[in-house]
Amino acid sequence: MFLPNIPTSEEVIDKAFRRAKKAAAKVRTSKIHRQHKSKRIEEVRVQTACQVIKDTFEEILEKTPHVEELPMFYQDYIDVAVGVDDLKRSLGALNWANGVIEKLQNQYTFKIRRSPPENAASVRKAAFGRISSVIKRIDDELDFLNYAKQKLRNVPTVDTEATTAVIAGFPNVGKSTLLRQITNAEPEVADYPFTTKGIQIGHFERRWQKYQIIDTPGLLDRPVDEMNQIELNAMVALEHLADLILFIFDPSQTSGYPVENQVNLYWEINKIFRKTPVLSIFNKMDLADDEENIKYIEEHINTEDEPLMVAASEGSGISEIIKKLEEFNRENKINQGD
Ligand SMILES: Nc1nc2c(ncn2[C@@H]2O[C@H](COP(=O)(O)OP(=O)(O)OP(=O)(O)O)[C@@H](O)[C@H]2O)c(=O)[nH]1
Ligand SMILES: [Mg+2]
Repeated sequence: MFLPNIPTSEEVIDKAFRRAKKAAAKVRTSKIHRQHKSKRIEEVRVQTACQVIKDTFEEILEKTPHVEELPMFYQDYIDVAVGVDDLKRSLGALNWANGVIEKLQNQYTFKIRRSPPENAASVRKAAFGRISSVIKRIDDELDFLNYAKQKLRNVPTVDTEATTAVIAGFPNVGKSTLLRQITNAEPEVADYPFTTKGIQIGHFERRWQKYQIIDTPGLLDRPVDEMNQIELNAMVALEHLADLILFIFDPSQTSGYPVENQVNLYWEINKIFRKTPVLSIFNKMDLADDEENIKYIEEHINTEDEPLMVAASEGSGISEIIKKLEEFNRENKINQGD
């Protein structure tokens, strides 16, 4: 999605020299004095080779979006996936090569024009040698851009305008079921760097407002001290996207996690998404018959956080969640740029 096709350095050189040869074969020399014929041919070869290279790199540079103009989520995503600095450096190298090729083109065109006809071919050969070595010098950068292209191939298409809720909670507490119920559809599945399962995105609309619910299997479902730096970075990208966190508790504990651990994860998520409000949802209320567990959670979460009671698989309590999202949207999203 993000990057155009990236040739290898050999492919660039081969294409440039092949096209140059073809162009030279087409040079009409009938009207030119025989003496000038060889010079004209070599000049065309140098010019064509340089032009092909410049066009190739210019197209890549034009078709590659400017990272700093993208929404923050994508900037972070690219940074986590491939590194923004490395990407910029590689694109800078193409720019550099274009400048050098431009200079060589002028320099050697001039040299061929001034050389005796019998030397024109050897001047052109020297030019081709210099051109090759410039392209070979950016071999690593082209490889890197190709790697980046592959890595960014399946970037999730998120709606950076929609009110976005990101779902968190231990495995098996009902996150996917809830996502499907709220959005009334099967979510889209997209890559997310360094989570094996990708992310799931669901959308719905209410009163001309767009909402987006995101589930991140394998990321917001386990203690933070088990995470590596990359996973922590992956969460930073989510932070820019999330207007609200839906933290799913399972007071029935049928998912296998004691309420104490669930409360710990709740606070870890609160800490990571410092500026993002967290809304607690008690799921599987159809199974939760232990009042003690419910009380324990209520007493240990943020006092401003009024939990919603739902049973996702039954579809009960879903409309209350949607109401809360609308309420949140009214209070926070109006006149807000991002
Ligand atoms: N009884 C009952 N079962 C539920 C409820 N919500 C979800 N389940 C069941 O709980 C199981 C896990 O639900 P999922 O939606 O897959 O949970 P998850 O949090 O997405 O799980 P992971 O993707 O593994 O993290 C499934 O068998 C659901 O049918 C509920 O409200 N009540
Ligand atoms: Mg799931």
